[in-house]
Amino acid sequence: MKRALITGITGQDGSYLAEFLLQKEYAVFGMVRRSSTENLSRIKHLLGRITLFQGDLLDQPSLISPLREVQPDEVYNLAAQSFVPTSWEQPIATTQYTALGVARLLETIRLECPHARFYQASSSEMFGKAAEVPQNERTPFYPRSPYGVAKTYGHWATVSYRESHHLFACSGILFNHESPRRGKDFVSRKVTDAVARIARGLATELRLGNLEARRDWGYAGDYVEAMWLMLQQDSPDDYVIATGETHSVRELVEIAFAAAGLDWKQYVVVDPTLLRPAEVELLQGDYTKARRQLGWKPTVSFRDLIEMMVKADLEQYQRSAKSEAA
Ligand code: NAP
Ligand code: G4F
Repeated sequence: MKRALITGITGQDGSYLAEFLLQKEYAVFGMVRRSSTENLSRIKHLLGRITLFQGDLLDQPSLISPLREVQPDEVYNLAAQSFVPTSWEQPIATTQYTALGVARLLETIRLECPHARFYQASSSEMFGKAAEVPQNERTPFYPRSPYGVAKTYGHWATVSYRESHHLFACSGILFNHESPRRGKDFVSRKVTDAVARIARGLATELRLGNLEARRDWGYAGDYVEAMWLMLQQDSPDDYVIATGETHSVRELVEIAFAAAGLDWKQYVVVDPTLLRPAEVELLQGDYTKARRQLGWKPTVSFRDLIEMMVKADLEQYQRSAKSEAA
């Protein structure tokens, strides 16, 4: 039985990856930071089948004992401060988690379990003010936010440990990926949650920032398979994972409201306070290398993804209304 350790197992991707690896009959270990209230809602259906350790990317000693005890075959580093606007409000904390956290983990792997294969959750935010469209593994990085800068550090740290210490270290340059488990701050879920609340009479408007920004949005369930595939290859490498399509926030909003039979123009208010100090205007990924070398491709279209999320949020508010009425 292979052993995998996931940092960030309580997050969107961590929960899908844990499910995926359990299906592949892995022994799954997760690193969870302490909080004053339990924060396991995305993985509560997996408790009993996974083993959790307390650990924090800010605290190197807390990384040592899980890695020493578990001796994992594979380590997936998904933990990060992952919300871009917060990275302008907390640039130092973001650098500590999202950049230096990678260095702490790589160094601990080098010392405790150098044969473990390592996956780093890199990001299309590294392309930032992108030099070309679409972006591939050779496109230069031009990050626009402290988050993008921190992810760029994590990417190059991964390459450096691969080249200098011969770790089997891979960097997945993932474009935006969403699901019904996405945090409600991110634009896709912010919109689908608001659509459901408006449809159920719980809200009357939705305040958004830049409607013209374009992203390459895929389904998180597809993207965790790509993470795993990278670690099953003969040699470590870096891969862009994307759908190859780009859509605006405006298109996302139109599809989401229409899925609930609503006209978005009656509810959406553009709020200038939600504009970013520096925007990433256009992301579109070229996943040719992943398709050719990993045999990976996305399976869920943009429209199906947004409709899936609206349906899940509508059902959730319906369940809450029923349980309140009972
Ligand atoms: P997410 O839902 O925000 O999850 C982030 C995870 O990191 C949570 O489990 C969080 O734990 C954990 N974490 C944060 N700080 C930590 C610390 N100091 N020590 C230990 N754990 C910590 O993010 P996601 O969408 O699943 O994304 C997973 C990874 O992929 C992230 O690194 C993200 O930056 C990257 N990424 C995401 C996308 C995307 O579109 N989703 C695209 C490219 C790259 P708590 O539950 O305790 O907060
Ligand atoms: O959903 P977002 O907050 O995602 P963003 O900034 O692209 O970052 C996500 O994807 C990255 C991969 O490219 C990850 F690395 C990162 O961890 C995260 O998962 O915003 C998407 C777009 C932006 O252009 C933003 O300006 O939506 C625009 N937007 C417009 N109104 C909004 C809003 N974003 C948010 N969060 N909230 C708004 O009200």
